[in-house]
Amino acid sequence: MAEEVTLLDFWPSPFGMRAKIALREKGVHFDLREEELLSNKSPLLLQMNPIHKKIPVLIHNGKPVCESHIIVQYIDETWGPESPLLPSDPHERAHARFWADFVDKKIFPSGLAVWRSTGEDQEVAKKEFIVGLKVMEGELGDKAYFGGERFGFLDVSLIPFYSWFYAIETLTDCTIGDECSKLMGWAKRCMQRETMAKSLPDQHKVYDFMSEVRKKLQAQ
Ligand SMILES: N[C@@H](CCC(=O)N[C@@H](CS)C(=O)NCC(=O)O)C(=O)O
Repeated sequence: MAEEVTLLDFWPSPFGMRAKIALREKGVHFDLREEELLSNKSPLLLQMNPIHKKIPVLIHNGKPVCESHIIVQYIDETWGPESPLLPSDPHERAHARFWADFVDKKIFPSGLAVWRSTGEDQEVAKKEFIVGLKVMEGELGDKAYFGGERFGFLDVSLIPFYSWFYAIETLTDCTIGDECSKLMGWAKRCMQRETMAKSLPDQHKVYDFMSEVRKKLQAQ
């Protein structure tokens, strides 16, 4: 029986990008369904993720998997054992998961705070965001990718935020590139992969989207 793989997505979402990258790294063919998240969530999304009602949702042969890091791990366990994303050593696996959790708990919220805030609050948020990115840079060290020579789980976790950097820098005068040159080198290395070009949206398109939403938020 042919496998049915569907991804419920919303194009600017870094969480959705994680799932797309992982599927493409594993060479899995999938049907991509774009949700109208801001106006009209589909009945399929509400049925498949009734708890959080959020994308991404991976639907594999009718069964849903929710939460982007869980989705990436599911993809890793289900397809392409010859090109694993997570390391085989349990301690190294735990280490990669710890840092992916750090991305969700520190990098994403502080990036969001920079984008949403203004004035003094924004200056504080920028400092926190850069501190978080520098911590990630420390973890990268002199390695090509977070896991070493191979592109892996933590790269999948963090690289989607790169597509937001131009928008954050341009909208808020935050100098990510100057402050975190090593991380930029890593991001450019990741971006040379074909799976990235297909999964990360154009930075200018993200800028237009984030700029529109920001205007609406500020008008409220
Ligand atoms: N922790 C979740 C976060 C997913 C998430 O926040 N998705 C957003 C899009 S970026 C969403 O669906 N938002 C809709 C809503 O909050 O109603 C994950 O890793 O998948």
